[in-house]
Amino acid sequence: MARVALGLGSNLNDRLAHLRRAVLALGAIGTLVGSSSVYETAPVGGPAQGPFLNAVSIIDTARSPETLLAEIRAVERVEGRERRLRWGPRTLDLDLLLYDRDVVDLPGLSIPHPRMLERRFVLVPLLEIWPDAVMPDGAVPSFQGPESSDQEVVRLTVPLSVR
Ligand code: PH2
Ligand code: MG
Ligand code: MG
Repeated sequence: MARVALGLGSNLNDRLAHLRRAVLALGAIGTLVGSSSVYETAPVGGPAQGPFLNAVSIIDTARSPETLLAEIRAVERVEGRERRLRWGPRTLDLDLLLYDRDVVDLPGLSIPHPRMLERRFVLVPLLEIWPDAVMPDGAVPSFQGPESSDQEVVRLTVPLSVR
């Protein structure tokens, strides 16, 4: 079994509905350990585009990283994801952030996610749901540093999982 952290993001159409269906789908891929609050976040990088909703979910799963990648890509497709432009607007983006403390370097798949430590929209929800998360090299993720201090992240009160 591996403990896996996934980043969820949407800035097109019914953003909350995309995130909620993604959490349901993750519950079929592994055992859902928990999900963060939903955050509204200013877009980082890419073209001018609307604000995102972001969250992080944790699952326990026996699936390999490669299998997980194929499965989350399938969930993105079901939610109408089109890949036209790097960092462009999307109905649903699911990113593998952490897979235990493993390092994975395959074509099209790098874990830990290579940019996660610079992104407040990842770090704030990750540390909410998994405060003692550790990087494979032993580094402790933090959003206190200067790298991401100008990125706007606002916690919403709407529930992500509807229990
Ligand atoms: N995802 C990106 C690029 N920029 N900005 C925010 N706020 N949220 C995202 O999920 C996001 C982004 C590439 O995946
Ligand atoms: Mg992403
Ligand atoms: Mg992605």
